[in-house]
Amino acid sequence: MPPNAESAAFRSALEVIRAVEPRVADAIGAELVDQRESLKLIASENYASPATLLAMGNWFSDKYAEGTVGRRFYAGCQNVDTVEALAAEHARELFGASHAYVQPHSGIDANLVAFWAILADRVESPALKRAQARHVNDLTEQDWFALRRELGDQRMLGMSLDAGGHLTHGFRPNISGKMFDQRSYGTDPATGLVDYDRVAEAAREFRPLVLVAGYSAYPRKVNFRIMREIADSVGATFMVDMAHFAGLVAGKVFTGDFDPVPHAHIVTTTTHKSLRGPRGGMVLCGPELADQVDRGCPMVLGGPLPHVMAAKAVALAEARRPDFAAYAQRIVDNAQALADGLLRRGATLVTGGTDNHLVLIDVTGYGLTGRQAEQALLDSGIVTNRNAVPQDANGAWYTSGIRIGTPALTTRGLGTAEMDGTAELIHTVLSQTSAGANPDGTASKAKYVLDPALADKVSRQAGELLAGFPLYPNVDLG
Ligand code: DSN
Repeated sequence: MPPNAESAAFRSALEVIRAVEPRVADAIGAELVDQRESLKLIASENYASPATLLAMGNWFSDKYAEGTVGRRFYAGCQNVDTVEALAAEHARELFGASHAYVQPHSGIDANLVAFWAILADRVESPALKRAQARHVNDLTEQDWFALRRELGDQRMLGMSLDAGGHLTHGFRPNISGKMFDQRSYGTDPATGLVDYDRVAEAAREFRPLVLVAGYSAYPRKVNFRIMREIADSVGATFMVDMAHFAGLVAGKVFTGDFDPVPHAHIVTTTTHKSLRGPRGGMVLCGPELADQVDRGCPMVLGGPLPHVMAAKAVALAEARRPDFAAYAQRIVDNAQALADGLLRRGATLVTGGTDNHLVLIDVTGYGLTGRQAEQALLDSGIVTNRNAVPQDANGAWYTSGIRIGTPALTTRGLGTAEMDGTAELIHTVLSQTSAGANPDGTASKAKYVLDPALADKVSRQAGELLAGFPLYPNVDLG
């Protein structure tokens, strides 16, 4: 590949876009500048490779391809078949799964595909069979009522939101909360860890159809062998949503009891977090659920996105290279260095540390809410997000926590020494910020006081920390 191939590719693309709508070309350029300049610690974000990004910007976007490989509702899908089959093959090989469905557009979509597959497999429902035999647009109102009546309130047991579970695991703001009668398991109040005896007890009492494991804000490993035993003891289907830690599974950092694939009946994921692929989702399962999973489009998904499936094939091929395992290990080493640096400086961390890619700081120790801390850090060039902590007294909007993750900075090449520097910057901002007051003198959960000169200084220091680790080093837009 010529040394300037990546610059040439992106420059040409922007030139073509600029000729039609220059403001879009400018925004794309500005986004690269923003991403290069910020210390990105959002645990669910990453930087996909130029090859992955370029695989999305082409005429595959123009093609309809409802159905699955070799069995489409549209003619002329031979090239879509090629990339979908390649992405699925890489996924099966990478994760050791017997079946991979690479069409979901997002994590929510992947979970919906899994939920419908489980319902179809486990619940005797003539209305569901009728619904599956027809295109979803042809279902009448009576069909939908019958579906609701026959599926009833099937039960789902998943991790509670404030313990780090995800909205799509049966919580009301998501359709899964309307499809399932949900109950959740929390974590041990003393340790912050999953208490498997309590999960088993909840399963025995509630008898769920589906037991869900997986999280978006739990900083530890989950023992999937034990969770499968609990599911089996009550006849539940065991589903794992590994969206956050898929890269750690792919990179063989999570193995044995901590690799969900050999233990779960069905595994869902996104492809853009620690896995470092394009924005999208994926489902892995055994042969028992494969037929139902493959009905995902048109049952719950719109037409597949062939350009994104092409990018998934590229990213999954990258994740099969030996250097991806080293990358995955560095993500965890960096998270642990960040946690150690924060602890040494006096921060309070949920569970006291991390085993994975994320750290959850309880910012009440700094006298702040999550919202105040998030904004103060943002003023200082550090991008994080506020997050609830277990039994959060500030609720889901203001919260008491800040979630930070290392996949993106690890992609840029930052290592454990820079994580200590990052911990210093975070601690400096949080310890120098104080809670603000409302005009009537009462305490505000949103307002905060931070000296702008300090915020500027930390911003400059964050820039210096990043300077040795250029993002997309082979992309020069001129
Ligand atoms: N929104 C993702 C996250 O930030 O964890 C999960 O859906």
